[in-house]
Amino acid sequence: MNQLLAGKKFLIMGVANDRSIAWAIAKQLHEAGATLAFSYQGDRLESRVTKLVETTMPGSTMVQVDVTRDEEVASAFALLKEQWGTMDGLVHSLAFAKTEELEGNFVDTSREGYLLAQDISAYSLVSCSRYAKDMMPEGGTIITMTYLGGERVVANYNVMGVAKAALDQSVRYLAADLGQHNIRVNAISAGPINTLAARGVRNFTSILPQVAEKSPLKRNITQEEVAKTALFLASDLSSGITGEIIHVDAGYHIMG
Ligand code: N5H
Repeated sequence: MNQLLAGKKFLIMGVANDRSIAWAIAKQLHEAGATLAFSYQGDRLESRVTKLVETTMPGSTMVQVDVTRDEEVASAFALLKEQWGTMDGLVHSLAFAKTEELEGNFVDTSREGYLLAQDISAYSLVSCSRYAKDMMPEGGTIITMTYLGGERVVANYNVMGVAKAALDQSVRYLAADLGQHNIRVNAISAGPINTLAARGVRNFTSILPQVAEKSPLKRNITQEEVAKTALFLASDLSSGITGEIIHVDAGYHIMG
């Protein structure tokens, strides 16, 4: 077993259940020796996420954070600072858009829906990175999750595509800001995976075989493949990489 992250502390944001990409990343980081904290959103997820964490990683810190509320973000990081003092990294695996705006035409996106998608899916990386920076005086690594629909028009991705474009560019601006503090900021652009967030999307299961057929590797990707890339980005193996978007998508993005 590798111990690439022995003695390191990471906050994982965005576990909803055991199929979450954030959960797969947590398992890889944990196996590599990291100590973890988890943030979950709202009372609804509290018991499920706490149960999941307790069975595999007892002793991990749990904090409730709704990223649309500045005071919750502030108090979560304050609690973590009290407990840990410093930390080594942040995994941001959060996004949200209203289901009705993930079908039909982008032109019909409401102001409220547009702002909500931006707030949860893009701005939260900026605010959380600001707090994380304060806890990483010696440097650290920030990882977020993005999707090809932020670079290209992908049917039905709509308002999320615009939010991911903002997220991708936020990664670059944050990387430019935080590099002087030895903090690296990168994103993983994952191919479609059957997670709770994806399942809420109409026709999602029919997308998987279509994407597999067109991909160079002729298959879909797994949470574990994304998580292994996250381990690489979290560790010193990637020490020269920042502001980057790594596609973990069986090569799909190179195809015309
Ligand atoms: C082209 C596609 C398919 C169409 C668009 C999918 C967009 C998915 C992302 C967002 C984050 C999904 C979402 O917000 C669903 C919510 O409205 C309802 N679901 C929930 O509230 C559940 C319970 C919770 C856990 O979800 C969240 N978000 O908190 C893209 C696909 C091929 C690839 C894909 C699925 C990309 C992606 O960004 O996830």
